[in-house]
Amino acid sequence: MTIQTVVVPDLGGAETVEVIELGLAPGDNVEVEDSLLVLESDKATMDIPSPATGVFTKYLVEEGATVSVGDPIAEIEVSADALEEAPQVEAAPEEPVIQAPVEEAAPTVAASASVAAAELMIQVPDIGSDDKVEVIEISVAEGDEVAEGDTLVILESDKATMDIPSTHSGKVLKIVVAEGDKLGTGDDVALFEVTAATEQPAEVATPEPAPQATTPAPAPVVETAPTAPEVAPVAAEPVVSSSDVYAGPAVRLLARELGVDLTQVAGTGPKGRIQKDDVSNFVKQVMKNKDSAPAAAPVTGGTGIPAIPAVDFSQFGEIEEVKLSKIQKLTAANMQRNWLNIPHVTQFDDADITELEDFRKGLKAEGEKRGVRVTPVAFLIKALGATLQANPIFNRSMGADGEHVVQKHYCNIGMAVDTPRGLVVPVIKDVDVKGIWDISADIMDLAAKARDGKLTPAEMSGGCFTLSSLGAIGGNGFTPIVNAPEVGILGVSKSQIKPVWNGSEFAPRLTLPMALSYDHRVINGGDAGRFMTHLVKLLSDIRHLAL
Ligand code: CAO
Repeated sequence: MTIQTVVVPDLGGAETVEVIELGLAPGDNVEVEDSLLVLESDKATMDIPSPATGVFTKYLVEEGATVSVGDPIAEIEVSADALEEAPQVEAAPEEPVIQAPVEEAAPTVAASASVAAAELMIQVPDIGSDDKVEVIEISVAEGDEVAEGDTLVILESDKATMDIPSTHSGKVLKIVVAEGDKLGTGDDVALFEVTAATEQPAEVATPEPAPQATTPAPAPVVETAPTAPEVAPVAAEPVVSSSDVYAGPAVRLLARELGVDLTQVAGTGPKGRIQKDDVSNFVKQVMKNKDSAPAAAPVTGGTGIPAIPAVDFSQFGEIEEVKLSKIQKLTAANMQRNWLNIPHVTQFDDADITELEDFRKGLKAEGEKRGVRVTPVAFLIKALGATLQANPIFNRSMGADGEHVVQKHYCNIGMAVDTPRGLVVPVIKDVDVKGIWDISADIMDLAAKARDGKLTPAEMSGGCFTLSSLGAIGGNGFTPIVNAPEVGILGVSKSQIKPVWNGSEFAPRLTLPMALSYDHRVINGGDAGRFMTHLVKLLSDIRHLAL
């Protein structure tokens, strides 16, 4: 075994570069050309490949260090066999894999073109190799208006990926290549109708470095092969390929092997560069989602959250597809939006509603006369209105610009109603000025309309806070999702007789379990504690409602 020191190779012009990624751990096996680490100048990103097969032992630099040509950067332990097979291990890896987004012309790779009147055939520039390279993507379509520098096609060998940019602005008349074709220097790519003033005489690609053009032609964005270290790293945006992803060749290769679409992967490296770990974590997440959530989720909201893969359930048994109602689809979208946008906290407490229930039952006879049924929900809504008045922070909404909140001075409470078509939330208006009879009448009216599908948009608008009561259905508790743009929601479960210590003995008391979810961007835990304590006090002794 021999310890081989890897040094910074020829950087294609850059004097110093930064170490941006150290991806290996001591003891990792490496093959020839596996990426050892990643260097980045202001113009290019380079994977430094292993010069031999062996075992990585250590880095001689830290992430963020600045290094220059010849600096030792890593050590690998190489077997004698490997040394025989790869005598070049003594040398520095001369052939950095360069991922080079483009900013300015690079004469050695400047795309060339032959002009016929206003038509112009764009050709593959000098790619630094005699090999033919596969077209993996065609980035434009016939008829497209293309600006100078826009990517036309992407070529990929086993060692490099190259964006071939347009040398001119104009319209794509004909694409003369197809995905899978193999192209080399000078091969035709696309026929253009040139519109730009940058048109220049034909300059057919030659294997020699092209002279500096008067109007610099954009160079291909190149993740160069090790065989072309002289390719000038030309760069600007940290964006490379077809899919506007910023990733080095090794990462792209890994993604292709795993069938990962890099556009779906969030990069955690500098400037958002996608690293190998990002690809692995993406795969793990997809697998986890597949295991835990078999249903497809069509709405992912552009948050970068990986989509839940679709599953063919028929492979496990008989199935049928049931159409979602409009309300169910809207609810699904709203719930997901609210869940993803709002940092939720849920706080729990019980209210002693023994006396409240005694009082409510005492109203039954009068209720029958009035044609009104009074349920616990009416008291909850009345108490919530009063609690909202006493804790106005819960009667706010986050301003759309994130710079302000809106304080509301009206007091409307939304009430979740379970209907065969789905969940709807009619709003009981001005509960602060209504009594229990009026609120009960509103509940009956709106709940009936909700179940009959007769609510008007106005009857479902203007809520300040929502009540979701599952008391008639059952359960000890649940964590409701805030109904944005409101900032709070109360979830109420089934009341139960519980033994409560009254100072001298346990007494049977009817207790109501409640859960308060709130938007932690607007509400703090202290605010929520005060809100809940106030509400519990009102429900436990409804005489306070009259104060
Ligand atoms: N504990 C014990 N019993 C309760 C109770 C509670 N917390 N809340 C209500 N009850 C009782 C009522 O007293 C009534 O019994 P009585 O007739 O003997 O008095 C019975 O349950 C039925 O009440 P109700 O549901 O008909 O009327 P309501 O005013 O309590 O509720 C409404 C109205 C619209 C809130 C309710 O019908 C409803 O749809 N709830 C579901 C809300 C929901 O789905 N939330 C989840 C949203 S998130 O998915």
